Amino acid sequence: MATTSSTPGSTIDAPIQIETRDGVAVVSVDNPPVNALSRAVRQGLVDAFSTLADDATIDGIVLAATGRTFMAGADIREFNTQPKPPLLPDLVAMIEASPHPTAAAIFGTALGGGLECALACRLRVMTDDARVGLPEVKLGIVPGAGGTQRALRLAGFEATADLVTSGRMVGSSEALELGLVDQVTDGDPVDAAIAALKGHLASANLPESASNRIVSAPAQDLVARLRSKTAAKSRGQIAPMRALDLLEETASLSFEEAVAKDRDLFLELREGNQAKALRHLFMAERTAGRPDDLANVEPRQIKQVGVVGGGLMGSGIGYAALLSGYEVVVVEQDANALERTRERFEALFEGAIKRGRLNKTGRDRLMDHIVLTNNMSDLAETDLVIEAAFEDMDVKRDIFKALDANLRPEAVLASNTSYLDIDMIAQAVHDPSRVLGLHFFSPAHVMRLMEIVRGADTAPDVLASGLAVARKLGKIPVITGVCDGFCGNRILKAYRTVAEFLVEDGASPQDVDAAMTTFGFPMGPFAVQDMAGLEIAYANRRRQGESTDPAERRPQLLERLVESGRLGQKNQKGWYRYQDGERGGRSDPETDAIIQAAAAEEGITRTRFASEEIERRLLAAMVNEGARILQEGIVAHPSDVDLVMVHGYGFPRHRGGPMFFAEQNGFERTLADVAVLHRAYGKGWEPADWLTDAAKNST
Ligand code: 3H9
Repeated sequence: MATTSSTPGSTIDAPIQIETRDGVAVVSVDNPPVNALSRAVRQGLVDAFSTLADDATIDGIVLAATGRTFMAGADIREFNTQPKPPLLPDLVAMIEASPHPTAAAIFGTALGGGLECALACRLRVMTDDARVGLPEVKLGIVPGAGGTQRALRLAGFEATADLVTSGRMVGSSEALELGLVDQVTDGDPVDAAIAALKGHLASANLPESASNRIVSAPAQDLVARLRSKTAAKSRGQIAPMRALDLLEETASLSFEEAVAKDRDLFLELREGNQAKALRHLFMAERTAGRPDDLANVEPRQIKQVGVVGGGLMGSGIGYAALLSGYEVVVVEQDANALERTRERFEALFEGAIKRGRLNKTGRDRLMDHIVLTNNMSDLAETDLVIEAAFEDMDVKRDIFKALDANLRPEAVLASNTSYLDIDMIAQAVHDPSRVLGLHFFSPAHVMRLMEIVRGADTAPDVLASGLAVARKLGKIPVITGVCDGFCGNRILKAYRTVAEFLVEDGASPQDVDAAMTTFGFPMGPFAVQDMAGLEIAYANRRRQGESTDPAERRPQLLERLVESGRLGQKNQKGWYRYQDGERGGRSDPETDAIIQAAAAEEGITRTRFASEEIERRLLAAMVNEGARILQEGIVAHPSDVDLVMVHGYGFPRHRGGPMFFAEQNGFERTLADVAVLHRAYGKGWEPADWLTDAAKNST
């Protein structure tokens, strides 16, 4: 480690500090939480570099940051307005043109504009646990301050195309291998950067600026391969493909010409609908689950988590809790069920080991923190229990009675129910204020969405505890009120109902699925239902059927399929027919016959539907139900509906979620589409007041 001497720090502008260490000026950005390059930071850095340009007493400049991370990029909050000078490209050019040799001292994450600043330095040193990346594509844009072109000259075409089109972050060993950084340190990054700078100066071998390096045009077959990979992955998101086209086009241009083209594309994309949608979600994800009324509420301390039910869901929940550092107790009914739970955990561990996420020592360590048991009394010390048993009110109420008898009175009791009334479940215990819903999505250790269901009696600190647990598990929490299906499954029901009506009325399941995958969903509603198993939806429908108004049109087809033994992928026939070794399903004349018979019995004259009509009706169904959920106060913000649908149901991220999409396209348009649903399907499809008001207010 280098020996350093410090001069007292001086401050040019609030978010920037300069100190001199061992003859090197250290310019540090200090703009919590993530040192985003806001206008004040850009101005401060410009001032610092111009002041230091004339300083003959220093040997070089280290670009650094304070707090938890190096600069994590441009300030996303500024993207909705015209950026004010100094602009990031000008700052980056200034860093590169510095008369003093420069080095970046990276720790935490150097992302987007942050990495662009680092790439403009002559040297880059990063800590071994830091990560770097150009994640702009995740915000629907491309790097706008020369990052692509500098990366291209340091790491080559294929690696840069991968970084820019995927937006993924890379760790220190990969960054070093790719040539994005020059040195990795396990010590203090500033000390290491100063030492590296001085070492290179002493041996007169300071690397050339990235922009001066030669770039060679990519081979055509490489471009073709990357093109098909990118197209398959981006599912309608435009930025990755545009980034690849740009890279190909600019690889044969001068650095200046290439950077100008990058900038043009950045500016064009930044104003586009997809970038706006992705920014909306970025912010919504970070503000979700922070209601004002809980601002000063302390959550209860949760260290040990119990799970009742070790099925697919319960094991996934227990596994997620284990990975996040909780002590876990899983209770199953009998020895056989417990054995199956043990096998599920083993499979989860094996999967993680196979994917390189866990090693055997790590697994053994985790296993020390889990107890699998048949005894409810083993939950006595748990601080939170999540019931993940069969979806049956009586079963759940019995479990909650047993929990009431076995746990400390301050322990939080949660149900993972996806439909049932939390308030009725809560009535089974003496103190319903300790009960809430924690609705995980399957697989529970993978899916990020969690609906946090606030019952009529849920105490504020119980709700706060649910939110704290969700955050610790790395989930996106959305608070919902009590209703059948909460936010997500309620919208799913409306979506699936219209999908089935469309098929009864003349579309094929393929027509509907194709329309939605074209819109950007990874799978259409029928392919999803086949995958999940038709009998689950069937059981739900039967349960809900009792309360459905007989004057409303009810979908018929699911029942008919299940009653003729079609259960989906599990028995190779559902909406589609499946064959061993084939990924997707094929259309099946048997399904067609069932559909046609049902339509004939109902007296329906079937007609074809254009893809756009299918898309509009299905979106209208989702938005109208989302609007009802908002007007009933089940969720607080339209962005809550968006997060639920994007993170739980495959709604394409680059569309921003149903409510954002509807707003972007004009609520009046959706209102008109809902009127079409109402005319076509009758009672129950009236436009929600919330939507009518939103349409009125937006004109
Ligand atoms: C870019 O750089 C474009 C350039 O090429 C060209 C321009 C010309 N801006 O995620 P967290 C806030 S595009 C403003 O919960 P973590 C965030 O809202 C940018 N704010 O923490 C939250 O605020 P609050 C390219 C930002 O530890 C707080 O920081 N860069 C920004 O889980 C903590 O965030 C990116 O896309 C930002 N750029 O993860 C990086 N970033 O506390 C985006 C964060 O008030 N950021 N905030 O709720 C990330 O990926 C993660 O935040 C990071 C930390 C990995 C850094």
